[in-house]
Amino acid sequence: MRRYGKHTDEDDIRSRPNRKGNRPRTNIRPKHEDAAEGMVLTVDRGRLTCLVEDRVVMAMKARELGRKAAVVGDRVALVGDLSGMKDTLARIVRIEERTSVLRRTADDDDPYERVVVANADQLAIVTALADPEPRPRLIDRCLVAAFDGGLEPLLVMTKSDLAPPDKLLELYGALDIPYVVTSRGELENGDASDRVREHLDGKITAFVGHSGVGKTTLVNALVPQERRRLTGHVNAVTGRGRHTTTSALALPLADGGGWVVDTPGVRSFGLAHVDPSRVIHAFPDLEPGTAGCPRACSHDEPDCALDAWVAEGHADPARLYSLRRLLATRERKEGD
Ligand SMILES: Nc1nc2c(ncn2[C@@H]2O[C@H](COP(=O)(O)OP(=O)(O)OP(=O)(O)O)[C@@H](O)[C@H]2O)c(=O)[nH]1
Ligand SMILES: [Mg+2]
Ligand SMILES: [Zn+2]
Repeated sequence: MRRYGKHTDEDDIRSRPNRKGNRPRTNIRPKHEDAAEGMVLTVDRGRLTCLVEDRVVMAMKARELGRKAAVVGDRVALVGDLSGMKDTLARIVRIEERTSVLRRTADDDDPYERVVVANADQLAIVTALADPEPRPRLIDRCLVAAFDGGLEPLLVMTKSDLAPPDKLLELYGALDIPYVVTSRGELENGDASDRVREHLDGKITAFVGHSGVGKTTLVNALVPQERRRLTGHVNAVTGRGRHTTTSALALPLADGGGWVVDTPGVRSFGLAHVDPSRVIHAFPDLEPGTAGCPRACSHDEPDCALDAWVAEGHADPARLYSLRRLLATRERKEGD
């Protein structure tokens, strides 16, 4: 009798049916000890595509999970048909504890918060240097979400063939945040993926950013065959003939390990779930300047020490403006 783990005399006694004929408790509380471990690659209306060993298994949530939803990046336990054959469906009986959660709300006053990806270690914030124009406010918001969700940020500036990175580097280069700049030519000769790849090994990296900045192009350059091999997935073509991503998709990197997660483009990154007092952590260039602030300073009030700190040249005034703007939209729940 090994059912209870370490064998002891007491186990023997308990697991033996007693005179009244009671059975051991295993029938009452199924533990799914035979369940297989899998990783959620993508979710499509209740159908979850999971990678189990090297098989792509379609699954749905078991009833016993209740309202808890599995999301891309989740480690799950599956039972049932795990063959990965066409028209088979496994059941997800357990969602393992998450190491991180990247959340977003549609707007700052939207009470409905969605989990973009679970278990990511790193957030690659993708910004095009042109077409579409960089949006520092969106970058700042993604940085807040990263710090709040426990993900390391990585800035990826794409399309340097269209515009130079100087202005953005002025704003963000001074932060202690790793960054990479890529261009069309470097995508074609492999330099772009090599350079980005240096930041990805062994990590689960989620790529986020505005629509059209080049997230999918980059992910495809990093894992050339995986999208088709694992999902047969082709993105929908928009009215303008462009392929836009409609759902998040996790893909494994070849040797070296790690995963990349492509996500649909966002217009804004609502932060309704983030406590305003935590926003400052996403501004590491300004944070030391708050040492002189009054207690519980909102950093958007007359006594805030940041004005003097910035005036002394310790940080870029544009960054303080960004912080205040973010705090204001967060607090007053204005649109963005
Ligand atoms: N000039 C130039 N164009 C690029 C570069 N990278 C991507 N593109 C183009 O930008 C367009 C959008 O690229 P996608 O990879 O689909 O962008 P996305 O971020 O995945 O967009 P969504 O899925 O809608 O969020 C495509 O036409 C790409 O060919 C680049 O470095 N330079
Ligand atoms: Mg895309
Ligand atoms: Zn302050």
